[in-house]
Amino acid sequence: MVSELFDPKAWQPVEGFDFTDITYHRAVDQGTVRVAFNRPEVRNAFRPQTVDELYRALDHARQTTDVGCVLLTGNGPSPKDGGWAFCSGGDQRIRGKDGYQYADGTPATGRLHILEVQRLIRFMPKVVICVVPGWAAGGGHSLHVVADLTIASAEHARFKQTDADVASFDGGFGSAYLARQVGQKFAREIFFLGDTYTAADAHRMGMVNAVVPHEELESTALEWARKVNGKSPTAQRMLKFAFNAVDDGLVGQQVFAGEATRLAYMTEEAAEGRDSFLEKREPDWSPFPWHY
Ligand code: S0N
Repeated sequence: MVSELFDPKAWQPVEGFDFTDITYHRAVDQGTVRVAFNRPEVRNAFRPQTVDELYRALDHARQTTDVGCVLLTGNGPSPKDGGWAFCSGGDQRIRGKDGYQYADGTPATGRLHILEVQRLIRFMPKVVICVVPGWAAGGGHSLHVVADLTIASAEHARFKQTDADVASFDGGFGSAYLARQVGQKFAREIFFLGDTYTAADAHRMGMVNAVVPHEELESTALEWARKVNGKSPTAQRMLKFAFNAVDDGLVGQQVFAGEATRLAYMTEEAAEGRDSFLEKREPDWSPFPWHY
């Protein structure tokens, strides 16, 4: 069983991967994938291998041109105690002096590569919906913050920023972008106090889009994904990057401009620029007005 909330009729495994720490499925009837942490016995904490697998699955989704929406969730419940989790952040059992250790003894690289996953979620031209069936804590909390949308289980979702409890701190999207969502006072409270918040609290603060009955969590997420996929891929992509740009500085401008260049390349004007060069002649811009 993948997860108690998983509907096997709605999904098929994505072929070609041999993941242990996550599961990766594609919806049978729409361009949506489901990527799920699969370590429920440790509240879906991530170790380096988990992060590697997550990155590969998300990057595969990014490059799959008939996929428009990614659901990021956690399988459960825990076989040990029945507890539910989206993700409880970095696996503290294998945290060394300079980062998290691989299970086979390969030393930690010293780099925080969960941040690469955050950037992939932020910059992939698809809508990423975080589906929270239980705890979102520490680095797991930050992943929900960076996702485009969050849907939470009314009964079991809990939000808690434990970073400062374990002497770790996400000074990027996890905190600064959180403040964009809930405001400075609530963001500082979430980090400085490290309290536990219910789905209803998180919705009131503005970091959760919808609170739904636990049993309906994944079906609601699929419904939302269907709506996302029912709209223009170009419009959705441009909107995501427009929302990002204001907070992403020159990189935000670069990403947005890259999409604008892609659109411009599709015009006859761009073809004229290319062709005139290849044909070693002056370009003829006369058919192309200076629009107002
Ligand atoms: C999630 C919590 C609140 C759930 O509490 P609950 O329901 O009482 O369950 P527990 O009994 O505590 O847990 C059940 C079993 O799961 C194990 N477990 C839970 N979380 C982890 C974890 N993160 N690592 C390892 N094991 C975990 C428990 O030990 C227990 O196991 P057993 O049954 O064997 O006793 C609660 O569990 C909790 O507070 N968890 C820890 C949350 C936490 O502090 N996470 C780390 C926070 N930091 C990061 O995530 C940093 C991430 C990162 O890489 C990063 C990102 C950005 C910038 C920097 C960094 C960086 O590298 O530091």
